[in-house]
Amino acid sequence: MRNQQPILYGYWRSSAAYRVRIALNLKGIEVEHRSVHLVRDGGEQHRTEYRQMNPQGLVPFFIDGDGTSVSQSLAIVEYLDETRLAPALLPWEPGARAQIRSFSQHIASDIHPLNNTRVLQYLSEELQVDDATKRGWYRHWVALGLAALEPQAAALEGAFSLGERPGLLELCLVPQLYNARRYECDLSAYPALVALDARAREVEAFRRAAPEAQPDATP
Ligand SMILES: N[C@@H](CCC(=O)N[C@@H](CS)C(=O)NCC(=O)O)C(=O)O
Repeated sequence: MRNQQPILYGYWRSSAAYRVRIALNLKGIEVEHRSVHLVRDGGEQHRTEYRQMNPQGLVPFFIDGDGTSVSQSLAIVEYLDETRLAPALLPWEPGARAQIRSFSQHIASDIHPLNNTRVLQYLSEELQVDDATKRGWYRHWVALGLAALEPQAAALEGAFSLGERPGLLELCLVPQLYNARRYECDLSAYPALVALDARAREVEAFRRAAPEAQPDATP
């Protein structure tokens, strides 16, 4: 029984937490948001209390009203989709489901991990890489990843991956492009991805989940 309000541990700028915020909004699930500052004091994600709760030590981390706890954004999103069926974030047909998962996992498993805070920190602090080289690293992996996804976005038949509605695909794409813009990546080679991102960002659930709309956002 879910007798408590669910809790989402996140951070305004975390693109992985941004994915989950969109999913929660699309499904109309109210949660308590708890901010884990990823930079202040060396990063609150490394604190003992947080690690005891979430040994993976990253955000997002979700605790449902019945105490079920889940880390990893895509695991959380699929858990939400399986426990609160409507509106679905994936289509029903297995082939279409697999293709959307493939798109999402390319972002979550192949692009994002190479550009994560701890990876960028390791480049600067341990490998003594300068800022320009670090940005080059970032842009290289984003360009490779987005180029691979552009044909799939171009082949979509409706306005969104679910026809009239956005779902899992868009909730991965929009945060990834937010990150890419933050690092001033050139997106001109991906017109289908950019157009899909722009359409999705007009949807209220995406607007409310935007980093700058979060209470812990800082200028
Ligand atoms: N694969 C994980 C990635 C989570 C992740 O990397 N979160 C970042 C923020 S976007 C984080 O907590 N970084 C803290 C750190 O690198 O120490 C997911 O999808 O949830």
